[in-house]
Formats: sequence, C-alpha cells, structure tokens
Amino acid sequence: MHVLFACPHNNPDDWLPGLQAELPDCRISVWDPSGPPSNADVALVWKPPAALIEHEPNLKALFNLGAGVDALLGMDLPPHIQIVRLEDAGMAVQMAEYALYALLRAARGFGRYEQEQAAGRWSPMPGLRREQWPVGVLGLGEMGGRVAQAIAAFDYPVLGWSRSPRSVEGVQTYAGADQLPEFLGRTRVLVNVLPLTPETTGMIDRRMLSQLMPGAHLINVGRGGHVNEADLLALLNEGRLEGATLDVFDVEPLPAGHPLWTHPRVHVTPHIAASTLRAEAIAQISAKIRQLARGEAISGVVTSQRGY
Ligand code: NDP
Ligand code: OXD
Repeated sequence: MHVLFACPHNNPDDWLPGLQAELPDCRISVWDPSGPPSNADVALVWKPPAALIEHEPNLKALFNLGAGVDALLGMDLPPHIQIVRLEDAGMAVQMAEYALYALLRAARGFGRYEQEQAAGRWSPMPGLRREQWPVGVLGLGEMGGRVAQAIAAFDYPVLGWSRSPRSVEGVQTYAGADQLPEFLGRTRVLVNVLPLTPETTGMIDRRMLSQLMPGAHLINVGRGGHVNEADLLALLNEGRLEGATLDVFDVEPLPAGHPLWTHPRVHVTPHIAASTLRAEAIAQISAKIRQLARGEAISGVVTSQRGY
C-alpha cells in the first residue's frame, strides 16, 4: 500500500515518522504537486486543493484529519473514492470540555463576573437553579453524545436531537423534523454539534432560535454554515437571545471588523473546540489502512447520500 501525506498546512516531518512506525510495510510519501503522480493508493488530507484528485488518479480513499467532512464533500469527488473521517480520536472529550465551559460561563454568570471585576464591583448573583437551564444538544454522534453525557453528569436537564432515534443515558432524546419543535421549546442552552450537510446548512436561523426558551444561549461548535449570522445578531440585539459562544464561523478566520468580534454578549474562540491529536489520529488511521490492506471493511466511511 502506498500512502500519501497531502496536508499542505501540516508539517510532514511531524507526521511521517509516526505513520512509518505504525505502517512499516507501506511506502509513505509527501504529495508534490509539481512532480509526477505518485500512484499512491490512499491519502491523508485536511482541506486539500482540488488539484490533488486530478494529479493523483490512483487514489481510492481519503483519510480526513478531522471529524467534519463538509470540505471534502464540497469537492465533488469521483464516486469510487472513499472518504473516511476521524471517529472521536480524542476530540469528543475536548468537545465536552468546551461545551461545559461555555454552559458554566453562561449559567453561573462567570462572563458577567469578569465585567464586575473590571469595574471593581462586588456583586454576587442569586445561586444557580439547574432546572432553569435545560441544555439541548443538536447531533448525538461521537461528539454530541459525549457532550450530552458530560453535561448530564453535572445534573443539568439534557435533551438531545438526531436524525435517527438514539438512546443516551440521562438524556431525553428526540429525532427527526417532527420532534424538533418540542426539543427546541424545552431547551434554553442550544449546543450545535451537527455535521454540515445540505439538510443542516443554515438551519439555525431566526425561526429556530425563536422557539427556544426565554434567556436562551447558543453554543456553536459544529460549523459556521449552520448558523444564519445576521439572524443571530438581530436576535441578540432584540434581547431575544441572552448570549452566544461561537467557535466556528461562516468565514474563517472571522474577518476583522465583523460585528461578532465585539458584540458584548458573544464569546468568540478560533475553531479550537476540539483539535485533532496527532498520535491518536495516526493510530486510528493506520489501523484502518492495515484493515484495508487485509481486504477488511472499515468504520467511519462517509456516505455521500447522508452527507456525513
Ligand atoms: P457524527 O457523524 O458522529 O454525528 C453526527 C450526528 O448528527 C448524529 O447524531 C446524526 O444523527 C446527527 N445528524 C446529522 N444530520 C442530521 C439531521 N439532518 N438532522 C438531525 N440530526 C442529524 O459526527 P461527529 O459527532 O463526529 O462530528 C459532528 C461535527 O462536529 C463534525 O461534522 C464537525 O462539523 C464538528 N466538529 C467541530 C470541531 C471543532 O473544533 N469546532 C471538531 C470536531 C468536529 P444520527 O445519529 O441519526 O446519524
Ligand atoms: C473537525 C474540526 O471537523 O476540526 O475535526 O472541525
């Protein structure tokens, strides 16, 4: 098996020794767009240029160095190329940490206390009543399932929504478009961990956000394309939404001067909710390449029909 490293934004020297150690029988090379085709069988990629596919016609599988495959599906790949995503690989626990941090910052008022400290004011707020802070998690997959369980462990009421029915301990689950209004109406803090697909693009808009409980807060760790940013800003300014914690944006990096940078009730982070961990990613991808070499089926293969 010939494995190609085709991640122009990652330093191959950080990745190749670990890959070669896990795959001693494979030839491993770095994509060289100016050289002849390598004839590699599979490639490791993260947002690769479209030229890769034309230049490397022998590729049969792309191993994505992330969980979200929207960028690859947007490339209109030939149907014989399999897309394989990372499954957890150490990201789900980071996602749970991030969602808990954002929830606690909103529910316990830590953001507000930062402002009080800056003003030199000692002004305690009433204690937290968890039943007033039900959390709804959109997406109950590798990331969302872990997020929902972590929040439930802190005794917040937790609801979860997915495409097909799911069961998560301690979480009231809903599925499909029919059950979405009930899920939204019982949710105060909405955590988005959906994949970006044609069905989910732009779905977090005025209509959806208006169905949340009063004093609602949005935590978006899915993709920027899920959220209608103009609707979000309008609802924040109208006081219909109390706040938002945003890790992902329509355009990344978030452009200078964008109103989300400076909105007093928006907390911005630069797409760091869950980072790809090199050792875990190498171990998972190498195990799958060994399975492929033995002619075995692998998990984490994206179906273009579902879009994730
Ligand atoms: P999974 O494929 O494991 O889970 C996706 C979940 O979303 C499933 O529960 C699925 O339902 C549900 N879903 C998909 N489409 C719909 C729909 N139309 N209606 C209702 N539910 C739907 O993905 P992961 O949990 O691994 O990752 C989720 C996303 O998180 C990634 O695609 C990426 O965008 C984002 N991400 C962001 C990171 C960051 O740093 N900000 C890091 C990593 C990931 P079902 O269970 O029925 O299949
Ligand atoms: C991912 C991401 O999809 O980093 O893994 O956003």
